[in-house]
Amino acid sequence: MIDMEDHLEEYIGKIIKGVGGFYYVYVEAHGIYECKAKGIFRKNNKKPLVGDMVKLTPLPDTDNDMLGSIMELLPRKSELIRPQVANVDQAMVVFAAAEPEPNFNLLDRFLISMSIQDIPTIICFNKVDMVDEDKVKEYMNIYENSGFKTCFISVLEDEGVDEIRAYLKNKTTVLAGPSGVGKSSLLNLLKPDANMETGEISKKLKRGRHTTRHSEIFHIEEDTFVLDTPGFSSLYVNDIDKEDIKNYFDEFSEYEDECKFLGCLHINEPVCGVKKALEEGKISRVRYDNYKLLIKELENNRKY
Ligand SMILES: Nc1nc2c(ncn2[C@@H]2O[C@H](COP(=O)(O)OP(=O)(O)OP(=O)(O)O)[C@@H](O)[C@H]2O)c(=O)[nH]1
Ligand SMILES: [Mg+2]
Ligand SMILES: [Zn+2]
Repeated sequence: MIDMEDHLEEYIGKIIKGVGGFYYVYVEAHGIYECKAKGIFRKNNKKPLVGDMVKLTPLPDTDNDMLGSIMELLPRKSELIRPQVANVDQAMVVFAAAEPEPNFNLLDRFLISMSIQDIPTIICFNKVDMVDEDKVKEYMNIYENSGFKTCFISVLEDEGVDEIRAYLKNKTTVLAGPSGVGKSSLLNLLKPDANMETGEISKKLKRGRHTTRHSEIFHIEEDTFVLDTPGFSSLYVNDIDKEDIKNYFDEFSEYEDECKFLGCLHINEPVCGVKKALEEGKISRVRYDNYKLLIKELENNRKY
């Protein structure tokens, strides 16, 4: 018996963008197919994400031979919730040194969330052209001992971007961060023909206007991909016990030996190495306050 289905060609490609129910799938030898995801949703309750590798079959059509249907999602190497993308090797979280002012609480939440998901993260402060050197030093000090790589750049003045290129090389990296910090501007600098739309921040509120609405993946050079994503303004960390949060603050660890109590939360306990280091200025107040806030938040959640 000959089954027609067996004769359909099948290609493997990467979802580079998803808009309005259509997925754009790049197949190396053929180009970009516009696809619907046929039944995948219902079959295993899995929504295709940007970055997913998929099997597709081209659909015969009289005037467009680049239409296809996604038949299967291939296994994911990684999957992020926010931004919702698949198969990235690392994240570069972008904040602005000013306009919008950095929200360190949001940044620390993002860092924890990425660590929980085992995604290495680089911190990037853009728009250093808008602040003086002291400000840059102040921001550097906050993350100095956090265990994260940090870089300070200006897309506007093409400053520090070579360092970024080195970090991105041979990897798939998702750019993430609040609206208006310059993620799409950075992408356009890395890949001039990307033509991502950028948007001025609101003069009154000094906030971004959510210019980018969809995640999209770009090929920068051989084996190097970068994903531009929509900005976000909040992030809730709740899939963690409050006792474990301290493990995501690397700079605490060298002082924990001096804590009197096993499992010290470094908040109200007497004889606490972390609190002592804080008083001596060895641990950043900004980081510690964010830590405390997260603990409080998780404690309040418990009540419900
Ligand atoms: N002064 C200065 N402005 C910059 C720099 N980089 C980007 N901008 C400006 O910041 C504004 C926002 O840039 P976008 O690239 O649209 O920001 P985004 O992070 O993609 O924002 P969303 O897409 O809304 O998430 C634009 O007006 C850019 O021109 C920089 O290095 N310095
Ligand atoms: Mg953008
Ligand atoms: Zn302690």
